[in-house]
Amino acid sequence: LSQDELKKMVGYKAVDDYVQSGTVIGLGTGSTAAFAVERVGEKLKSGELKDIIAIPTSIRTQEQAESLGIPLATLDTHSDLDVAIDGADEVDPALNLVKGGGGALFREKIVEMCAKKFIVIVDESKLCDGLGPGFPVPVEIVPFCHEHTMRKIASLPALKGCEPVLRLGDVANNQPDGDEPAVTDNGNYIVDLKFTSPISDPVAAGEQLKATVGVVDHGLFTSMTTACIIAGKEGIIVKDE
Ligand code: DER
Repeated sequence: LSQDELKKMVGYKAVDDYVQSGTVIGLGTGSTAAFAVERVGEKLKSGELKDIIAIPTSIRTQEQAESLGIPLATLDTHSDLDVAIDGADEVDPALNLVKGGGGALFREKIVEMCAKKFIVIVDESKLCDGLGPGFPVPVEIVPFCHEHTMRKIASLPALKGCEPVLRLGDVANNQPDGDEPAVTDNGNYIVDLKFTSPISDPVAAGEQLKATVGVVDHGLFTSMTTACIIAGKEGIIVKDE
């Protein structure tokens, strides 16, 4: 099975197993979450799902949902979500996540914090023993004096040894493809923190990042995951906390 087929399997299963009619749902961002959005659209069209209100976690997810006729709202009118479904860049054994590869971490986090259940959908390539080395940790920062903020981040005790790299080009991927800073849906920059060894205390790292003036939010999603649906060679497994 290709990685795309694995992503589709988990995206569809998340909707089939966790989305009921008459609920408010958070729609994630990225190539795996896009399959979940596709499945919601398909089941609304077939009538298998009715009366869904969806909260998108990025402009591009909003556009995909609009193209599928999925009714949309924002947290301002609907901030009590029954379930949110999203991908991840890394998943550790405790189901702590690195997210933000697609540059949508702020809207993902503010939405997913409002969900009774947060379902993470990944192919097995995302699993790791410790967060950091396998995928640079994205951090959304304000553009004003961003080099100063990057230096502050590099000096944080819980992030010892990290190398902050300003994301350039298209915000939706963390491979630099331009010479201008990538800009998020919220008008901010993304800094990707490269680690050579696992982050020993992701919770402390997250707290220290949030306490740094200039940092909007970060891609460490700790103690948020309700269940993780993983597609691999031997099929699909569901891990819950
Ligand atoms: O940017 C994000 O947070 C995405 O959800 C990312 O974590 C997973 O994207 P992918 O499904 O395209 O790998």
